[in-house]
Amino acid sequence: MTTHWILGPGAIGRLLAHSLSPIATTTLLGRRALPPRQMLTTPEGEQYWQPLNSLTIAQLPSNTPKPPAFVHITTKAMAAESALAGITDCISPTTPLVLWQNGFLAQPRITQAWPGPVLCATTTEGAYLTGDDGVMHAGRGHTFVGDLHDQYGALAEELAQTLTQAGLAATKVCDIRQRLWQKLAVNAAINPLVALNDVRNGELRGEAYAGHVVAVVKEVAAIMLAEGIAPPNDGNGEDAWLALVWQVVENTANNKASMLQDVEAKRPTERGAILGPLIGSAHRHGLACEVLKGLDDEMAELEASF
Ligand code: KPL
Repeated sequence: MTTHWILGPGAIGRLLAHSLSPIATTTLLGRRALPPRQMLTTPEGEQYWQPLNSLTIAQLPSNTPKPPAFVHITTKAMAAESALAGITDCISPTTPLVLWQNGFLAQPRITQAWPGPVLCATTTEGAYLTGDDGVMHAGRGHTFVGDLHDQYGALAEELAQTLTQAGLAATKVCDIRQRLWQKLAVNAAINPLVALNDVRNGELRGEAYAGHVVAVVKEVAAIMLAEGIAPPNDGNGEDAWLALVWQVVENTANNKASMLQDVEAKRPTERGAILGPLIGSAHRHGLACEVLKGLDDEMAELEASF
């Protein structure tokens, strides 16, 4: 059995631990210990209690008898680097990492800094915590796995097969950078606006917000072109990006977006990982980003008031 460490016991971390446990040795790592028995509720409503092995980072031995084959980092984007720094003394620098973050902040930085292979995963699996001892697998999705320089195809294939065997359908891809930016583009058009206005995703279709969505997408489409990120569905520039955003708004109309959930809980949001790379790219390419910058400033002000 291969060994998987999962750093960050949030919803995706626990879903991974539950799913991988029957076929691999898994350890969930976090700042505090979790109740040893954890419940998984499946999208079909079935409930399973499972003992999940969890350790605090302080409890990790520096010389582990079974070194991990993969370390999954499932923290929020802005916490990924410090979480990794907390365990580097306990793993070989050639250990493969798997980054599950939103946005495009942790991925290029850790890929550059880590001597071993760094895979990135982007998933549409839906999951949320139901308490300290439970996770709800709210909807089945798909996970794409690859690395930013398309160097570790065999490892990405191995991971995709393991995830699929664990019940989380996954595919190895050569264009993970493209997919991460595409997700970021959609997140940038939805997340800050719903978080600032305290509305569900579907409300963006209304007169009060739709013009703002269009203005964000206009800037995002120009940035994507400069970054060499193809418009979705073989479409044409701005129209294709806008169509994708409206499609996601439609499909997630009743969702309370992750950034709104963070604001409600007065937690730091992922604005730095979502708006940050877009604004940085606009500056590098001499493109307009007043609308994105405005959203970032408003989000910063909101977070400062927590
Ligand atoms: O991914 C999302 C999020 O909540 O972060 C969107 C697409 C906005 C759906 O809610």
